[in-house]
Amino acid sequence: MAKKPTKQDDLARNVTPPGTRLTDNLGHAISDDQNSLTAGPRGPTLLEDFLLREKIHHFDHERIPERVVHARGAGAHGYFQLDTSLAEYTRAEVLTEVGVQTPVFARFSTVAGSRGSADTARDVRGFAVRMYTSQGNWDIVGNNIPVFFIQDAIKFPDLIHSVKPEPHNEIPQAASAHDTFYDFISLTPEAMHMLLWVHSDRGIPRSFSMMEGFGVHTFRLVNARGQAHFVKFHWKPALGAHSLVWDEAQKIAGKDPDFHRRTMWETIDQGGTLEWSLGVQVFTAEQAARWDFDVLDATKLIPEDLVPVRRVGRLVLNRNPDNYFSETEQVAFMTTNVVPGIDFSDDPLLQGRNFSYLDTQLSRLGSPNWPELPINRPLVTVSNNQRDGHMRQTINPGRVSYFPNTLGGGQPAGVPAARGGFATFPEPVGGVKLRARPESFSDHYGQARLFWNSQAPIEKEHIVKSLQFELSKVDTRAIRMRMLDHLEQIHPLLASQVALALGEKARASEHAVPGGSADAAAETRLLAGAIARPTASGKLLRATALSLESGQPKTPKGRRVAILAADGVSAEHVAAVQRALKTAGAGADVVGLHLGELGGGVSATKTLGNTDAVLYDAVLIPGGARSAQALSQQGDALAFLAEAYKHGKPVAALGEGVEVLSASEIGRAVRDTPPAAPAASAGDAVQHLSEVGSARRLTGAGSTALAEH
Ligand code: HDD
Repeated sequence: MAKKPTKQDDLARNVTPPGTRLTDNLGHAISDDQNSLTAGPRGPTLLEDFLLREKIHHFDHERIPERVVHARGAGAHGYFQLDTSLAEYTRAEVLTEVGVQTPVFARFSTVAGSRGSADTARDVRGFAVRMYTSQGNWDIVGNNIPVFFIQDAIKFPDLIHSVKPEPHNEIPQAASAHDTFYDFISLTPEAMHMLLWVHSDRGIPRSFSMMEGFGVHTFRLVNARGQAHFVKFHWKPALGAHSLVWDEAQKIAGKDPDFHRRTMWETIDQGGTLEWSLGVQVFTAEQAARWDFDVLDATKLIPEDLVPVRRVGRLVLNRNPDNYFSETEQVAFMTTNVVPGIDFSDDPLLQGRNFSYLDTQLSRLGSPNWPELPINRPLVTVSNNQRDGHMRQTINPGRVSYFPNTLGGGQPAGVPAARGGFATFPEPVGGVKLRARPESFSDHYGQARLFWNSQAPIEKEHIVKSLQFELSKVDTRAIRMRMLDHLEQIHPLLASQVALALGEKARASEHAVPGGSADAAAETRLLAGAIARPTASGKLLRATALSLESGQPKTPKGRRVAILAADGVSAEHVAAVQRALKTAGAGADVVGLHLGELGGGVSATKTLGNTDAVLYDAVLIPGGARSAQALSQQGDALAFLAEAYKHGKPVAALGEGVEVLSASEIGRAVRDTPPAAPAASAGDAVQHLSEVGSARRLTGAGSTALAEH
């Protein structure tokens, strides 16, 4: 069987290895591109200097407009492999050919910030996956949140104008905590469901590989017999979905604004992979008609309790791009990139997106020939009568560029659906022309309440604190009050908790628990009452899979540990810990007082001065009397431990390392309550890492293991 073309081979056609001979852009060998051509050594530069002009001309035009949304992102190559055929539902080869590896390029992004903003801003994350299938490109241009702020694409410019930095002073960058956003949101009740997701721990993921992805819209699958089913697409991360805590996210934005892209880059660079399962929720129009929400409304999800997610294949990212601009920046995802067997629904948000993604590429990439760019061109042959335009790369021979024709042998001719051509699903439609929202889109609070009800107490606390943070930064009191009214509609307890930080009384303020999380008794009362009526939620009061606290895989894999060490550290301990971490799939840095040799062959790769506790998931202090003593007297080392502890991270020590813990704030905190089960070895200490949950506490006791080696 002929080898399937890979995207890597295809991209390689355009990869130019660095030459040894300096040339200009047209291949002329050049003797000197460091000195302009001047009249005498101190004289004026001559117009004749074509080299100066070429070099500066190219530089002057190096920038293209950043994406109007999702400007900051990072991408990687890989493949998708199907395990279970969906032939019953679709004729798309990528979803029916089991075992075939389809090349993939994926890009993850934040939405609001500009290209140079920080990775860990509280925001939705873009999750765009391009599959270079045997039938052309298929893009799932999704997010890490399964619902959207608005129901109709015509509101998208308003939404984005409100969240972007305010136009008079271009403040704030990459943040929704400002008046214009909440002015718009407080007048847009349909946004409440997604707003809660953004304020939950989902808004600050730990890494790209620890986020779920969602196609958001209802799409259609059409099988070889022409029968249609509805479908929602999901990406389920192999490492489980996990998050940062807000204080940590803000600090990382300063300490390492590239935190997420660096983690992905380094994982792949060191031979690792990022992996997800492709999940589908397939359902019929008849099923959809029975639910109390509309599957064409992108502010609603389909609870997995109603339609379980079937995992049908695996996405693996395993190769970094060769060039950020040519690949990650120039990739042009489009919701309209579908293949025969996959079709759209009438979701008005999706219908609008289908216009926007094509349109935006022209202003971003500058020419209608952008599909010829290496990262965008499909692996199948492109053949049509479209010609010319700026920067045309393809050379079309012959004199025929029209259809019908006889001079070109009647080619290229349309391919009937029966032989693999794309044909739109012939859904019967009708009705009067109007601008109106359907009645079935009108419940804006039911699923927001379902989401709130489904969160664990610590997750609710995080949502409350996040809303307190953002709304307290809104200057206009009337906007804050409108927001409290909406929160009240979702759940009185939520409103009253948020109101506390705003110095306001929400209507149900009698339920408020000062400074605390949800009060169980009050919550039970409220859940039982009319407030908890299960509207737009498939009659569910709670739904599984909405909380990150339940059902997510927990593993040390993909985590990063700081091994705090100074001169004289126990090399044996360091080696044992490094071995155990490697076996567990976790990364480690030896963080010293200085770089390089610490004795016994241990080498520090980071210093207390150039890294920070917020960049790690756990801290481990090996033994070694001299090292422990030096660290115990180092304010930076003690602050490092205190910070990790504050963020609820596992902190473990071996041998004399325990002395450092005792000297730190942790020592004081745990003096009276020693850990229930001290770790017995490096392996146990590492095992302790899997305790890192997604909903760590911001304050209060972190988790500590004291280990004797
Ligand atoms: Fe969008 C980019 C995801 C609604 C218009 N969008 C963009 C990207 C992602 C999403 C992941 C970045 C792709 C990349 O990495 O290059 N967008 C979504 C999701 C939505 C959504 C999941 C709702 C379910 N978007 C949406 C609407 C519109 C747009 C309603 C316009 C009517 N989106 C765009 C855009 C962008 C874009 C302006 C900017 C750059 C680009 O397309 O290529 O066209």
